Amino acid sequence: MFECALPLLKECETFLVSGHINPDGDCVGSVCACAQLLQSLGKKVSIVCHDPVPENLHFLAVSWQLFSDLAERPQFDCMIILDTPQPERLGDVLQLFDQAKQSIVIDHHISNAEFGSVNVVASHVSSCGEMIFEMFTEMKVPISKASAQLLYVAISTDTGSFRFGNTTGRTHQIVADLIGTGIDHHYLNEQLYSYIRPERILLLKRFLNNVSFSESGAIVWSHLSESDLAECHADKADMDGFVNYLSDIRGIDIAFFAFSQAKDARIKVSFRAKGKADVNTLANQFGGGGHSQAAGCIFHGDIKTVSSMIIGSAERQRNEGMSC
Ligand SMILES: [Mn+2]
Repeated sequence: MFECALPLLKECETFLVSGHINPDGDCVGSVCACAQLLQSLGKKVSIVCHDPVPENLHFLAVSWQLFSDLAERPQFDCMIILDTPQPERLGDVLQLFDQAKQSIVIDHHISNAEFGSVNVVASHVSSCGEMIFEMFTEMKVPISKASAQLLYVAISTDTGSFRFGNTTGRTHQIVADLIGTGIDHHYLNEQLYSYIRPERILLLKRFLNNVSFSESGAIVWSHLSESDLAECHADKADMDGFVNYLSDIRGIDIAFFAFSQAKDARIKVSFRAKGKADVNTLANQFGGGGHSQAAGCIFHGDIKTVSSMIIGSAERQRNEGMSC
């Protein structure tokens, strides 16, 4: 998988590793494990991201530099970008990417723009965590318990606890190897899934209250706004995974969650598909993208117009799918 990246990984001495804005478990886990891999080879590595490690992942005891905190721009031979399909998803770190002479993009999003000087993009792989495991293997670096813990979290979160269709036999083999290093996966699962913040539950109450079904009943959606967050004293990370409640409903093909940001009237939409439905194609129509089962898109306008536009397209896509 990493043949094309090996020369750069070996030759370069200083690395800058980064991931996407609003980092999730896969981003945090794969970015930090990749940095640990390179450090164990004696390389000088810094991690710089637009956003901090989210609170729900603080138990991992990892941190990185924030772009906004940098006194001066770091010097590096090569930049490694993980889990980030488009350069814009780097946020302000894009400025560092623009000055990078060499870069390696490592990603599993089908929509990846392959914007690095070297690109390792494997859309059939569940998570970047799984790809970093392969990187350890191909570079013949033994996996420490600390890295194994990070990769377990990366893979577990991006596969919905090994439930999503992206989970393969290889995924389970990798996870067996990670557990073999002696990590306490029961502890990790408890930390990931059994420490829900009360603020999240209050927000979930509103989210469920806003659930609507399309006429056919096959499309379901809900919405929240920045003021919902403020009133529940919640933050953006508290909404993570809300859309999955919708796609778990019986009879649903497509689910989406629209979040309206107060500033610049932007509406961020997360899509989920079930069965044969494909939300990557749907999101593409509106300039977004992702995977066939999970995708995202940014809209401008009001929530009503945007949602009826999406429902219209999704219903059309369903009808076309049924006729062929
Ligand atoms: Mn990912």
